[in-house]
Amino acid sequence: MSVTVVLGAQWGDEGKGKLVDILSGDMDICARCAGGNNAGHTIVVPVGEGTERVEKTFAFHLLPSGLVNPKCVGLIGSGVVVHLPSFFAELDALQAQGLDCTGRVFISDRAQLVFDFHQIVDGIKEVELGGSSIGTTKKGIGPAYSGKASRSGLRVHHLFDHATFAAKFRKIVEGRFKRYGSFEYDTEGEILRYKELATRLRPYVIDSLTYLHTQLSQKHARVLVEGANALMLDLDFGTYPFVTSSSTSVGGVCTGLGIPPKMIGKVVGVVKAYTTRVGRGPFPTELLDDVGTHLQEIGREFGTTTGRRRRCGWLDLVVLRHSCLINGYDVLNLTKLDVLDDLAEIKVGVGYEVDGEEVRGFPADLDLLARVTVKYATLPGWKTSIAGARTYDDLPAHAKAYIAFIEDFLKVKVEWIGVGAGRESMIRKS
Ligand code: 2SA
Ligand code: GDP
Ligand code: MG
Repeated sequence: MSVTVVLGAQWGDEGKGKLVDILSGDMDICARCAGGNNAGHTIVVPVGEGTERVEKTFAFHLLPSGLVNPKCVGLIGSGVVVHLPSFFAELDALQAQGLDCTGRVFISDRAQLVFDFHQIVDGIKEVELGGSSIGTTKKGIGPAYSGKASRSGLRVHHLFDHATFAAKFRKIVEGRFKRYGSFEYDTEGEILRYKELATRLRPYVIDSLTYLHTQLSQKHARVLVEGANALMLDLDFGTYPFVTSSSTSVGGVCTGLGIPPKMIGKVVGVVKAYTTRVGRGPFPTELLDDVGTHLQEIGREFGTTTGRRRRCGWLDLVVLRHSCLINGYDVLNLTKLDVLDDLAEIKVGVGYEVDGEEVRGFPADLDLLARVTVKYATLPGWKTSIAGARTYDDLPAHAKAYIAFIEDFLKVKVEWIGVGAGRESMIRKS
């Protein structure tokens, strides 16, 4: 009766969606516990048989990526913030691509709602911040979680008492107008729109606590939790304030789904073989040179949700040590190792120094972080394509040495190795 968890170990886009797709072939439920449609997971899967077989690319944002497997139920937990028009647009897009999700998508009645005004406010706040803006996805995530924390948010269950919903909605929008000036917004039109959305939503809404616990204890369901965003974007332990507004750590799994820690079985940390970050904020191993551009181009590092160029840099084991402490990964999935194929040498951040003194832990203070000098280890590259490797033994010695270096430093084993975007391009190391 244990739950498997997949979490991003760096700043996001490590390739969680691909592992979730692979693991969910053996799962009954794939659940999201936090975040909203700021997340973006690209999954490339084979569809059809023989000569008809083609690769299809699916983009998931709010819906759990496990849905790509036709037997898996997708559950949006209480800790998630839901923008209903985006939820239906994503469902419709998946259906149009031939992925039938009928009867296997559920949303917690406790999930918070994200409205268009949250998205407008997200944009206004970014403008107000000017040079110190966060670089958010402008999906309204921060404003929706702020509303939740200040106890003025609306949850899914509120939709089903329309008169009360309308009164509360007007009051909240009025408050936003007072704070941000009267931005263009059709409050009454929205209230009507949500009456219709509520009718469409009803079959998807469940008491997710009763559902999940019943499935786990009575039906022995196999449950996979798909982390959104990543540890370094965690509200408490990330590079605050350049973070998202939810708990992206293993703690967020318990609070977002209402399950006790003892129900969590295996925790898999997904680690990209280098580092990327989308949005602003500190990034000690960032490469602003040709190597950075090479990683960006070969790795096709563009945001799945916003299309923004991702910043690229060397793997940072100081970041990962911090990440391991908080999430306690049982094993790692090292992804995009193939992106390093052409490099003659590969650097890895192994320590931070300020004024010649070693920094212990990962600094909370961004001013201190801005002053660190990164100490690097340099490893030889393998200078050959590993895209066709299907077993660990197919990998060149220098690629194996790179993996061993990471395992040794972090004292966590790498179980999965990604060598390409497709489902088949994943090596399982015993
Ligand atoms: P927000 O919108 O309030 O959550 O933004 C706050 C910070 O969190 C970062 N963030 C992300 N970083 C990486 N990937 C994300 N998902 C998309 C993707 C991003 C995209 O998969 O590519 O398409 O741009 C994601 N979502 C939020 C964000 O950049 C801010 O730094
Ligand atoms: P997520 O947010 O962690 O699920 O990751 P994204 O989907 O945002 O970004 C990862 C990108 O890398 C996607 O386009 C994947 O198709 C791709 N990808 C995943 N694993 C690999 C890999 O091992 N090699 C390569 N070349 N691409 C990969
Ligand atoms: Mg992503």
